[in-house]
Amino acid sequence: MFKGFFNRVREAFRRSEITEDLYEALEESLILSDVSVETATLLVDRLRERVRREGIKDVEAAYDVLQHLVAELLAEHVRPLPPPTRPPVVVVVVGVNGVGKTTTIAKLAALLKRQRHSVVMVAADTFRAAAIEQLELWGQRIGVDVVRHQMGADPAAVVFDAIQSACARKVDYVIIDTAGRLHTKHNLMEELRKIDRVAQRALGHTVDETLLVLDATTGQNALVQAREFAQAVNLTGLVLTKLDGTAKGGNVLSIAAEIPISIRYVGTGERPEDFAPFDPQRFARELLPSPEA
Ligand SMILES: Nc1nc2c(ncn2[C@@H]2O[C@H](COP(=O)(O)OP(=O)(O)OP(=O)(O)O)[C@@H](O)[C@H]2O)c(=O)[nH]1
Ligand SMILES: [Mg+2]
Repeated sequence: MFKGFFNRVREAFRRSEITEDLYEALEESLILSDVSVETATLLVDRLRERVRREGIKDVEAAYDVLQHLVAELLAEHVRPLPPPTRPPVVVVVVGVNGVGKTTTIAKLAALLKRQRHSVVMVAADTFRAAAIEQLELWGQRIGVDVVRHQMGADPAAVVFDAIQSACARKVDYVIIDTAGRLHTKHNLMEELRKIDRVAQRALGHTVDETLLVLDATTGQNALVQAREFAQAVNLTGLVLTKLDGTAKGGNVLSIAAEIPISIRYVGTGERPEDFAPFDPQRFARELLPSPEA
């Protein structure tokens, strides 16, 4: 999937010795692979430091250290969804339009269901009738209940009802779909704040999780989106979608390095099973496989 990334980075290691030249070539290859300048510099500095401290002389050993550093960078802040010790765990899913929120919600619900949890999905994107229907279709397909009101209803009211009934029925997870686009960005952020407040009132405590969905193919734009949503709501995790559609693994590195929120899940296609908890070690090995493998 990330062959371009690997090939460019490997070029830098096609040397017999570890020289300043290697570090420069590596930094350049990372930047060419959509890693931001800040993150590329950070990685190269860490590599230089580790090589010096451990007295590494072998180029291949330095490459292994780089793979390890990438895994470390990706693993900073990794944390799973909380268990339903105090059901329901409420998960609000936010993000700009088209990034894959609704699909992600269905995938997450299917995953939790496979783990034998009870789950409901909540159609709080009431801006478009199609959005409610899309979630209902998913509900039928994966066998998960959907709480909905009519199109144009107050999203916060749907959320309030859903949480109240989930509390009464002791449902493990309530996953809330929100709009990606309203008349203005200001309206959207206000709506998300209101959903947050109302959910908190229904629950008696703050919302457990607010996941921001980011389309991994959008690169630097994802950082801008993260900053905007972080101002409106208390983000607790990220989901990166469309990793299947990007050869730009470098984006993921920059997102991990520059947004201090853990990547929880990754989406790699349109089917429910194209979804998994984020595994930093595995991802680092996919970005930078051992050359003989
Ligand atoms: N290839 C690929 N496509 C995906 C992935 N996740 C979602 N999609 C597709 O992206 C498109 C948009 O997905 P939605 O889930 O409707 O996105 P959304 O964020 O809910 O969109 P709005 O409700 O319009 O804001 C759909 O065609 C999905 O099938 C993924 O991981 N890989
Ligand atoms: Mg949607």
